[in-house]
Amino acid sequence: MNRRELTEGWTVRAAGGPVPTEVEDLDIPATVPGVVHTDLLAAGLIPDPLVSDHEAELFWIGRARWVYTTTFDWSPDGSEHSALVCDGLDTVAAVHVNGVLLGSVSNQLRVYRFDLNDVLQPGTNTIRIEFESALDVAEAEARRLGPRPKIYPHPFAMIRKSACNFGWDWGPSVVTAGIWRAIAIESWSGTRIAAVRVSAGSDRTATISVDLDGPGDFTATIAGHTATGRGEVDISVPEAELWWPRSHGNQPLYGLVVETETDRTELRVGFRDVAIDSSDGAFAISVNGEPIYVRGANWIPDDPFPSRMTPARYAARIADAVDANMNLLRVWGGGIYESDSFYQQCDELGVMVWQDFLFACAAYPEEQPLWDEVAAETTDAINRIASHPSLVVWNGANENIWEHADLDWSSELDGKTWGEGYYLRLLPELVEQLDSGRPYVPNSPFSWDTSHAPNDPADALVHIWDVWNEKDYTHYASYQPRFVSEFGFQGPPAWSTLTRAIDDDPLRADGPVLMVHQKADDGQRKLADGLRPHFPEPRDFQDWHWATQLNQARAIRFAIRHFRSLAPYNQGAIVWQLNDCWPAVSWAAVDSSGIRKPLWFALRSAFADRIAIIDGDEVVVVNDASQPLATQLNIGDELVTVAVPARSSLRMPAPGGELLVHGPDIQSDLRLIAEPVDEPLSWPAYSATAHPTDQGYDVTIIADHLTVDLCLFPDRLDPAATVHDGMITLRQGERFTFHVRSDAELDAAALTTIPVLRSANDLFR
Ligand code: BMA
Repeated sequence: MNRRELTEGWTVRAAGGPVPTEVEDLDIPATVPGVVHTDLLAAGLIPDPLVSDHEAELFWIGRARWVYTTTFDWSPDGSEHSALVCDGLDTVAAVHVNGVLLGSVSNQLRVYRFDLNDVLQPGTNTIRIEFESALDVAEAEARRLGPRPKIYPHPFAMIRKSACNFGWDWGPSVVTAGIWRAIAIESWSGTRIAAVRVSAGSDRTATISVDLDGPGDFTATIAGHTATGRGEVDISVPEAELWWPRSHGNQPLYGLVVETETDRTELRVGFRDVAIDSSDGAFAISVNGEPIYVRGANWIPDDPFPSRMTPARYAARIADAVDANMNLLRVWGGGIYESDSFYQQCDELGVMVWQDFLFACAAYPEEQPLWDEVAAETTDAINRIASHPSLVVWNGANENIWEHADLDWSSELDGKTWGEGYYLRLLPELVEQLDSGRPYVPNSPFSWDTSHAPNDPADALVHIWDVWNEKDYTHYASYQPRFVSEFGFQGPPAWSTLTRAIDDDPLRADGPVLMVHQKADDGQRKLADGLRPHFPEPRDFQDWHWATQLNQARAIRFAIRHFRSLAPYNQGAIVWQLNDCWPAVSWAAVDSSGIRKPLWFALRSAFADRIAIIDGDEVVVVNDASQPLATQLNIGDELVTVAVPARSSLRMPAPGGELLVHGPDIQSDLRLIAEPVDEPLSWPAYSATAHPTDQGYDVTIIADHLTVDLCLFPDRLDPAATVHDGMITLRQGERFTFHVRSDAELDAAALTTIPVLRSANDLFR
């Protein structure tokens, strides 16, 4: 097999629609893989769609038609076959080579192969791919099939394209078109390896199933052990070590080579069992027979133009999860199937992957051609992803079964299809056929017992959204959930991120440009309502920014502590959301510049292996480590010796009133006597000094009074600067040093004062 990537010489040209005169008749250099937006941006023809209020003025791009063209030289190399292979076309397109129409396509999520045997000619060949407006096509489908319930304006469920590309409650509407994944010419003789799927368990046997395009057998080899056959073979590797999630062990991976006489492919295999215990309403993921408490985050496409993603960007974002003590990422159904690099890195790092099939927040028609498109894209996705040991669960859809039940879709649907056939029949059948043994759940949230409401916290998966939307965050404590697969609370991005994108003058919490980057329904009001029971009204925009970031972190820390205190009844908490795709007020822990918000530091401590949690009149000591915990815990004024076995927790009585529980090797917890807004924190509260170091600066704080949730924001002085910790609480007399990394010369005085150094206390200055 010879594969030649077609990355060179591409241009893109507008072919109709509402195209401004300065873009008409231009052959614009195009990056492939890429999309029109990024080509127009690179050519200087549009401003950055993610900055200021450009989103609306650039909406025409998604209404226009576009043609991508390139030429390439070809000479016969003796191969029996050749094909044009498109790993991703976004979305509705006609593909021509040398004037011959190879096919018309309409699914961003599929891989397309077109036979080139009678099409290629010696010398120069031309490829021309004509894209329609995906939005126009989706609207036409909505007219043809009749509208269905959905929670955002555009008919994203009418076309097989990443749903959030039409706009979401954290992301812009930038309807893209283009060759968003690799495009290549493959030539081969004999038998081609079309797909390889591996399932390898704790019995140290790998079942390797191979789809061959052509006659004959294949040979598979792992660590010197070989098997030959057709269809499926087993290879036993008795010496193999098991693969574990990072919270539970190592991640040994073994090279697998699959060969035919004329083709060869390689991938890496990890041996592990995965199962979900559903008894008595549990949703308990176990790996190699060990139950795993899931500390996870929901993952959205990290860029509205995912073709810009690189292995390094995936690495940075996955490190955000790993460094925050997480062991699972859920690839959410309104996004995309991520690139191979994402799953490979999760394999290597022991980050379990929960993969949604790509359905979210709408009724999805089951009529043709959509049904067949879903079957085809799902087959492609399973073939590509299923061999990764990190993949622990397939999920049918995000929220659709819940919304069907709770938002009373039935009357609006009036008998029309809504996607149930996908979640309950097509998808589980394909999983059974192609990836049998991997857990499948039809929906998140979901109740195993269908006489329960889908979002019943006592049965399997729950999404907790009434807190952000309607209730104070202390309401998290009223939940006794088995497994929370979504819960979140908003906050603004880092100051440097916000001020580079938002040009309201002056900056205001209700500024028109800021509102473009706040997509949540009534989001600014919910932020204000969420703050009011805890902190005073912010005096200005600077204080609004800090107070709402702080409240976001405190809300989610509160929730996670509560959920973890319920383990093992509760078996997981997957926070909404790890990442952002543009500068936004959102639920993210890491903003679109990669800056870790106060929430990120709160997640790291709340997800630590060992944490002390004050739960009413008890202290819960959680030890989710592989070693027993034996330590001395300060519970208020008392020093208590505690011994907690591995992977378990201990409850002890707690005194009333203000209480700080802390000790070596364990995350502390503080209960104030009342909410700060009712019982103001002391101010001034500390003294601070800054000193240059080899890598930047050290900022040392000495508390004169109890100082709550100290954070340092060096990005305000240098957007590239980072700090090693945040959300730090100090007792009177205690000291703490922040380590700042920066290549710039920073103002040492600024590092020790508001707004760079902040605490909950200073909201009472
Ligand atoms: C849930 C998610 C997303 C959404 C989030 C915040 O519905 O599945 O659709 O972004 O809540 O509203």
